[in-house]
This record gives sequence, C-alpha cells and structure tokens, in this order.
Amino acid sequence: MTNAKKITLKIIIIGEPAVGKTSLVKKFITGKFSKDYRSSIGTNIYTKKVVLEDNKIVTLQLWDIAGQERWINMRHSYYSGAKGVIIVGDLNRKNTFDQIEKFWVQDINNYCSHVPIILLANKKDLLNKIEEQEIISLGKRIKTDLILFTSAKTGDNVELAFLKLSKQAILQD
Ligand code: G3D
Ligand code: MG
Repeated sequence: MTNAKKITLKIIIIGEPAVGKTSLVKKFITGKFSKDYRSSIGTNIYTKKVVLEDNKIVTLQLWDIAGQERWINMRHSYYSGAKGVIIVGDLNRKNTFDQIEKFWVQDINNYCSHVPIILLANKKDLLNKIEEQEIISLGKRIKTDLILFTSAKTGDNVELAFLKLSKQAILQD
C-alpha cells in the first residue's frame, strides 16, 4: 500500500532561440527522451518523474519548442493546460531578456495567465554581460515567482529550477 499521489504537470519552456532551452531540459532529464509525438506543432515533449516532499510522485511533461521559436504553430496547443512556465534568457545576450518582456510575456498573458513562472538567466558559466540587478528588476516587472541563474553546461541550479517550479505549480493547481 502506498499513499503516494500521482500527478502529471505540463511545464512549458519558452524564450528566444539558442538561449539554452533544450540544453536545460536535456540536462535535467539526463537521457530520458520520450519520442516526439507532436512534431506537427513543432514541439518535443519529454517526461520525467520526480518525487517531491510528502511522497508526491509527479510526472513532469516538459514541452520544448523545436525550432522556429517565435512562430510556433498552434500556439494555443503549446500553452494550453500548462501548469508552469520556464522562461529562459541568455546572460550573454541582453536582447534575449528584452524579448522576454516584449514578446514572451504577452504570450503567457494571452494563453496561460495565472500559472507560476520561473525566470532562468542561463549560461552563467560564461562571461556575463548583464547586471544581476537588471534581471531581478525584469523578474519583478513580469511577476515571476522565482529567478535562478543557471548553467546547462555545468548543471548549476538546473534541477533546483525544475523542482521549485513543480512545487509551485502543485500549490497553485
Ligand atoms: P535553445 O533550445 O534555446 O535554442 P540550445 O538552445 O539548448 O539549443 O542551446 C544553444 C547553444 O547554447 C548550444 O550551443 C548549447 O550548447 C549552448 N548552451 C546552452 N546552455 C548553455 C550554458 O549554460 N552554458 C554554455 N556555455 N552554453 C550553453 P551550440 O554551440 O551547440 O549551438
Ligand atoms: Mg531548442
């Protein structure tokens, strides 16, 4: 007998091309890759089971845009039912953070408002060109639940990011 509760959470990952979205997901998944069954909407879907506190087994369904970031077909399907959003910027390209505010947040507002958002400032292993304070201000303006500085290369804060968002998503679900 087990009193574990089974929950599936759809988490979407968004952000400009080459910020490290796929690398972050792959680092977290470490090899587990469920076959792409939604290639028609330009998406790869990965799953990973995690066990949170109080024995909750959560299956994370991670949706990663496969190319053509800004022009994903059927945007509605991509965002629909998402319980959490990971927005990624590249610490070496300021523009990728500007676009978060200009473009990606509008999408969230249009398609899946009121879900927890985590902002990842990725590639922290490289020479960073953006002040930490700028990222924190952006996070406040777009009302993120958490900001983390990550590296998909070293793995720094990657697992933490997915676990924190999962917890928040369950609380708000
Ligand atoms: P995307 O899915 O957002 O488009 P990718 O981004 O995951 O494809 O990553 C784009 C490039 O950035 C890749 O390099 C990848 O290796 C690199 N990258 C991703 N995350 C990090 C990071 O944290 N640190 C460093 N140093 N590089 C990172 P290539 O050369 O394969 O295009
Ligand atoms: Mg990618």
